[in-house]
Amino acid sequence: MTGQPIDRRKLLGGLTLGASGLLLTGCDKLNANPSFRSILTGAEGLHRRCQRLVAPGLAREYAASDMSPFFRTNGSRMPASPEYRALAAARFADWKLVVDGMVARPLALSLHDLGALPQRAQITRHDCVEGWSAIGKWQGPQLAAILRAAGLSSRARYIVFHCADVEGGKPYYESIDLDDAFHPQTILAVLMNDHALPIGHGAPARLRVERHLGYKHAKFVMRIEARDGLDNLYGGKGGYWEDRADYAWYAGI
Ligand SMILES: Nc1nc2c(c(=O)[nH]1)N[C@H]1C(S)=C(S)[C@@H](COP(=O)(O)O)O[C@H]1N2
Ligand SMILES: [Mo]
Repeated sequence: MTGQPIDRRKLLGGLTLGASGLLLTGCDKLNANPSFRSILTGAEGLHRRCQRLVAPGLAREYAASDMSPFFRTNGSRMPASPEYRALAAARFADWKLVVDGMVARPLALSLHDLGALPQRAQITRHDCVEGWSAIGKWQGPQLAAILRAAGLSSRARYIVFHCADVEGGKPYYESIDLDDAFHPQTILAVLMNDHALPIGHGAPARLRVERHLGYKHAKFVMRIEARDGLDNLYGGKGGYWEDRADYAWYAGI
């Protein structure tokens, strides 16, 4: 994301504001209700509540004929650590996805384990905040199935994705709330366009959280951690770009 013209981001910010402006009209009535208003914390909370009230459903899915002939890679394209390189050299045969934190049964899942869970395939449009989009097909288990297998604690409120890549000394990470974690289109993709996920796109597994902007879709996921808060985790804002450049934590589209 580095080196992209800032103007585009500003432009997109403007468009997003425009969109939430429209949603605001729909939420005006609710907003007049004091108990509803009290659950809104600033513009981001408003965005989150309004998106879920006005458009709580599925992100659009496309036909195979809509798939982009070229899907660019963005951000990290190859984690630098010797550990990741060794895993990649063995085609991730030794990789284990750790699932821990506020769960009754911490797990370590191989690619084979993930492939043995019921699969969901979806053809969706990826929208990067920098202003490009591409349509691709993603397949993998629903995050909900993984969290159920691990016995998610009733105290957990966020799911954090810890990634293999480190940029400027900071590991990439992202987080989502339980609404998004249990959304049917939230999957841990191990296939892209019917092939093993390429390294540039986040091998061996990457998050797809289809109602959100691109930076929420954590690549190179090594560990999934259930937490009751996002304080005391890196910069405390719930994600790499949230900490580094104040990107919105709730990046709903
Ligand atoms: N671990 C990790 N995940 C990441 C990134 C990254 O740099 N590291 N970049 C994000 C951004 S900004 C985008 S747009 C998408 C790009 O996904 P792609 O490379 O498959 O196009 O990955 C997201 N997930
Ligand atoms: Mo992005």
